[in-house]
Amino acid sequence: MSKPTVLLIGDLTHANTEWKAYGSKYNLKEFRKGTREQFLSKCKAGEYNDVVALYRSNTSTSETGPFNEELVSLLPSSLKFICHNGAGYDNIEVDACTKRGIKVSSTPLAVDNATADVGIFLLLGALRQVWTPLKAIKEGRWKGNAQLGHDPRGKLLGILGMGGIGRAMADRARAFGMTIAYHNRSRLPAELEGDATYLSFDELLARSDVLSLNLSLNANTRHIISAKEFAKMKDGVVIVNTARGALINEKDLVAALDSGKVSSVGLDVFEDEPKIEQGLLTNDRAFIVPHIGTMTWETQKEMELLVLRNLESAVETGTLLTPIPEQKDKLNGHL
Ligand SMILES: *[C@@H]1O[C@H](CO)[C@@H](O)[C@H](O)[C@H]1NC(C)=O
Ligand SMILES: *[C@@H]1O[C@H](CO)[C@@H](O)[C@H](O)[C@H]1NC(C)=O
Ligand SMILES: *[C@@H]1O[C@H](CO)[C@@H](O)[C@H](O)[C@H]1NC(C)=O
Ligand SMILES: CC(=O)N[C@H]1CO[C@H](CO)[C@@H](O)[C@@H]1O
Repeated sequence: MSKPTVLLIGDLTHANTEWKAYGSKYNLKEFRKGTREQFLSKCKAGEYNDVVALYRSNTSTSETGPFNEELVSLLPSSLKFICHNGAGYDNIEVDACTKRGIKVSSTPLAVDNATADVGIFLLLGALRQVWTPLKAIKEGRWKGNAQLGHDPRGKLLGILGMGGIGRAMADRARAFGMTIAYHNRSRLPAELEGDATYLSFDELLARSDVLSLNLSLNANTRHIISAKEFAKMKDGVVIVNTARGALINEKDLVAALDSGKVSSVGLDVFEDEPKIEQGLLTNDRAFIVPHIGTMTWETQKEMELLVLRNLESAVETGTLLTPIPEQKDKLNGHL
């Protein structure tokens, strides 16, 4: 029997050895570098006609462009699985894949810990208003105009969107003596909820000392935090965002910071990256970093390995380990 064929699109950084080792049981094809035109013409020429599953690297969009309807329609009919590297997959047109019976996986779990680590870093930095002394010492002004910060202990951390990252954030915050409350569209089962209190959206806004955003961005959650929501919060609330910038109306955030309604913010994400509201750049109570949530060796390697494990599971058992949620029900048992 001939070996199943798998295809790599884009580059690997950390898991090349593991990929090559698959050569003992699969035929390996690669499209590491090239243009969309080249990729599509290889598809049309039938070069990939035996491919069962493909690895789509996190940089492959710059090679092939998005996996939109045009590209998906040209993928070989043998292809049943797209294993994508990244927690977000807005570069893949899921409906087009579903229509063709192609299952898609992403890498949600692998990013949880690193993102929550940055969340806590931002939470502490915002509570301590650490930007002022950080800047001062580098400019040779020692503490500069540093003010007293606040302890996390005894404060209520409100988590909006209690998925894997939200729960990893809660685990860490407990170690700092924080009390945890959350809002999620559906309440979590007891074993995942732990000692966290489930609150309505408005209650969470009203009671949080620190509000951390961890929900995915879509039409319903865009600007879920705007002037109206800031008005419902405690005076002096701290805002932390490691999810997506456009969850918050950034202009309203600047206004709330300026008025003192929000005492400080810790942000990894921005509404219009890499552009940032001037009011955040100039405000010393804004502790900001440029979307570095998953930028660690361990996490990037774990992401690549998780994609490879999805690929292996797809070829060998016909199922993905971390399928995207939109397809979980629709395609279960499809093959
Ligand atoms: C995240 O951290 C938890 C607790 O330390 C650990 O059990 C889990 O394996 C980690 N997840 C990943 C994907 O590294
Ligand atoms: C949180 O709610 C979302 C829907 O908004 C749901 O998809 C998700 O499963 C919930 N999280 C948990 C862990 O139950
Ligand atoms: C893709 O992953 C590599 C290493 O795994 C990392 O160096 C690079 O920054 C990532 N690129 C993007 C666009 O996420
Ligand atoms: C970007 C992000 O943080 N996403 C996660 C936040 O939590 C929700 C659940 O409420 C997950 O579905 C997201 O993946």
